[in-house]
Amino acid sequence: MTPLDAILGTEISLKHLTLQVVAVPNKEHFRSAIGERRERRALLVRWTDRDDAWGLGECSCRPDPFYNGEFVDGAVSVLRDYVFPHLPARGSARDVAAVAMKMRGWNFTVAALLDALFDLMRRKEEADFWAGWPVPPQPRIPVGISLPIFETAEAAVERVGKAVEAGFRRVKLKVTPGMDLATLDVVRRAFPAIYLGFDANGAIGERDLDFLQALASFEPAVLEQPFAPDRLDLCEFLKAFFPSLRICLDESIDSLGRLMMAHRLKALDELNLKPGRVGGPLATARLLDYCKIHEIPVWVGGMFETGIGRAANLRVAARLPKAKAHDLSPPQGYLAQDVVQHPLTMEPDGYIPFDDQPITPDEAALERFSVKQIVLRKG
Ligand code: OSB
Ligand code: MG
Repeated sequence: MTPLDAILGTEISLKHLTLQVVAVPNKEHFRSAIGERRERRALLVRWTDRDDAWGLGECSCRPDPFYNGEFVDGAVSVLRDYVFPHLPARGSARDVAAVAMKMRGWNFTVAALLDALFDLMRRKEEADFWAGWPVPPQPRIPVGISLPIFETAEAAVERVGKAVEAGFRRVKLKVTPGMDLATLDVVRRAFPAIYLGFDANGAIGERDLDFLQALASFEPAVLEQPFAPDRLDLCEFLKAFFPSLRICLDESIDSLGRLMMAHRLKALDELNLKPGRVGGPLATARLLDYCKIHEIPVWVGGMFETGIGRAANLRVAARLPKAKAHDLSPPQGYLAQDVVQHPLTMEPDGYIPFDDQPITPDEAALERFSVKQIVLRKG
């Protein structure tokens, strides 16, 4: 029996599934090609079994369908109306994975369900998906920070300066056609040596060649998701025009099939892997295997999760010893308050110490930020 068979064969039960939406204020407004954000709306899924043991998973999709097709209220509906009714009161983890795999789209949504169940199994010390991974966890995880589009050059330099001082190992700036390119120019000049990446969140179109040329002239370490998710053809074309511009894909890669297709088209140089975006731990493991075999550099991305989602992503990042920096900046940098006890902290050299222990939610904070709660009971 492989370790995966053992995990999927674990007997499970379901007493109730709690869907809780929390709205946590952001410290700063965050502007990207996707839009403006003032709060983090997160859907937390709590699986409680017949022994009253529980596990937590965070669905980190956006409140609107502007990153991918998922959105928080849609995720609630999918879990309540299409997933929960098919979950067994008693069965195996494999039965749950099968229900999750029936959903088309809704990867962040089913990932939260699987994360909640696997978290429970781990807390009960019945099975631990990542503990079975062939690479032992790293004790320290290198992290970078994702920063918004700035209104002025001064604001950009000041904010990037703070990030560099804090020790972040990579700075990723959001970009979009029509933005003030001076904000990028001054950052590049003020910090010539930093590991600088740009992320366009799919906003660049076929007619934005001038903008692409300008971006390329700043010689970023990488350009993330320049084009709409399905335009792998444009990535292929971009590689021909600007061979030295490295492309990282994010939105485009929501499954192993898409990764294989992008790789065969030579449309990506590296992968931003968000475990939720591909449907959770099982799919994540498959994509990581493919990246390893084909030597595709891969690092863990984020959706500005609360400490609950960050902890799940950190477990994946810990299994990638070659990654230079993950999008795992500590939530206290962007949330007014986190919803876990013992919030993540980063050391001055840009690493997060990792002890691989389950997190403790701050129940009072969860209650304070809660805007909706639904308890679904099984028989
Ligand atoms: O494109 O990587 C992105 C957040 C929400 C939606 C899309 C993206 C992001 C980030 C977050 O950049 C980075 C992080 O979580 O630290
Ligand atoms: Mg991105």
